[in-house]
Amino acid sequence: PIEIIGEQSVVLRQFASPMQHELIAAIDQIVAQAPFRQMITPGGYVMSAAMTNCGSLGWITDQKGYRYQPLDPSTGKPWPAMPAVFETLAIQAAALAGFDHFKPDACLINEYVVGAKMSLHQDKNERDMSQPVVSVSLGITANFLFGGVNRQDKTQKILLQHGDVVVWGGVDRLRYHGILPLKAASHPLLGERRINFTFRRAG
Ligand code: MD5
Ligand code: FE
Repeated sequence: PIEIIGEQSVVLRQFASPMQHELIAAIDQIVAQAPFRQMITPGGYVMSAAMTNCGSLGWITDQKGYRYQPLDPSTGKPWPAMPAVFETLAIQAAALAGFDHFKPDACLINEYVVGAKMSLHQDKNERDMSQPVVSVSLGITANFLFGGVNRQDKTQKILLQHGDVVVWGGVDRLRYHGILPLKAASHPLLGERRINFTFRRAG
């Protein structure tokens, strides 16, 4: 069941559920090599979501700005490789949404604890805006806000649950979006956390 949330945006409910255990095992391996850390925005705020990456490029922010880079600034080493189960999931979800030939080179992994949020923003650090973004939600439920291309545009609120996959691209690629502060809850596999990972073509 494909849920349409925009002209070129869909939610694939539970699409990641069949491989949930493999995904969580892969995240555990990535986090052992590149731990979650709270990054600093260029404005000097500590982000409430903790982040890490896998793939040849990783998204980072510090006092100097937002960017993608091949090395983890915490360890000085390359980001862990993108696991096959991640890449396959992203390519299949993109194709179902009408985006063929998606070959992600970056996967940003966000960890939210209760109360953590992500303010309304656009994803615009990627080179090729014709490529979609694929996002996978695991753990406790979050309220996702999906706005328009202007910050002031009205937003729709979409509940994202464990296993849900969102794909957006084309005319929707630069829409504002964010995550409302997480409400207290517990998930049997992940505890009081939500993990979201997003696949992009960054380079
Ligand atoms: C998250 N992550 O759940 C959020 C939302 C990010 C980020 O925003 O940049 O890591 S998943 C991203 C999302 C879903 C649906 C539409 C759009 C983004 N969008 O229009 O850009 O951790
Ligand atoms: Fe985003």
